[in-house]
Amino acid sequence: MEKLIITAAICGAEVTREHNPNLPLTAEELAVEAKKAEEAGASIIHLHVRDKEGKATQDQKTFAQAIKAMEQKGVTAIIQPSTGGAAGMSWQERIQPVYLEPEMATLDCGTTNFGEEIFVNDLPLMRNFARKMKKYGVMPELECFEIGHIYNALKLYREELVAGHLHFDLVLGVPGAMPGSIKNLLAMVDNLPEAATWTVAGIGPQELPLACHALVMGGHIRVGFEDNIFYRKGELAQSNAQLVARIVRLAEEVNRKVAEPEEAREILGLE
Ligand code: KMH
Ligand code: ZN
Repeated sequence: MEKLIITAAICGAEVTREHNPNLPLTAEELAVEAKKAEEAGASIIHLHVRDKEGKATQDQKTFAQAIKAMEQKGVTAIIQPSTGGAAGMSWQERIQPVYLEPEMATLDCGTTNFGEEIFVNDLPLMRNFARKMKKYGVMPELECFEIGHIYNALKLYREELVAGHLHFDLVLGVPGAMPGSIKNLLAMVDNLPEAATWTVAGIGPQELPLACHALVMGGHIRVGFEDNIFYRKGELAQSNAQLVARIVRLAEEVNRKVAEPEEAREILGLE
């Protein structure tokens, strides 16, 4: 089986210090958290950034500061900024980190209910983002919150707006979107093209059971405060690294080797 790529989604756009006081917010905190997550076994850092008040922003300079701080700390993992930002942001705000030419960034593949909000990703927006990612040499991670989104991504592929190796992130358990059941994960995977790779991001209590299934199915795994703030029921996670380290231990138990950042690049077809 392919080596396991672990993504650490270290901050997100919605979680606050009231939810978990260990949430990293500033460039320095994000860099320390990313470094520790990488040392624990993560080879992708999925990145959101916050403004001085701790509110989600897609400001290019704020992303640049966080990425620079990570590089200064010696982070070698793939840094994958979000182009999803937070629900309600304009496309002009969301796209900004792409202008920094990161190796990878998320490309959200369809509109979805997102708790009390609507996270809008219509086809014109997706085409616009895909074109810009192509122009700036950014590999998209195709974020799918339900099965229909997979077909939106494949439409972009047919339109040659997305090319090369396809890597999907199957996000399951967002309130209002596809629930995080094992049956739903199997159905999602069943609808992917054979050559594609995939990561599962289970939200809240679904993070761990879906990760366990991905481990033995040959999928990849995302954990972190963006998706889940608990280590177990009633016990807040101390850090993103703690959540990554548990996946590494589980992988060892089932003889699945964990990918180093360079190996993750190879699996994903990144140069
Ligand atoms: N914060 C969500 C509304 C992404 O990073 O591309 C969108 C999100 C997806 O987090
Ligand atoms: Zn995100």
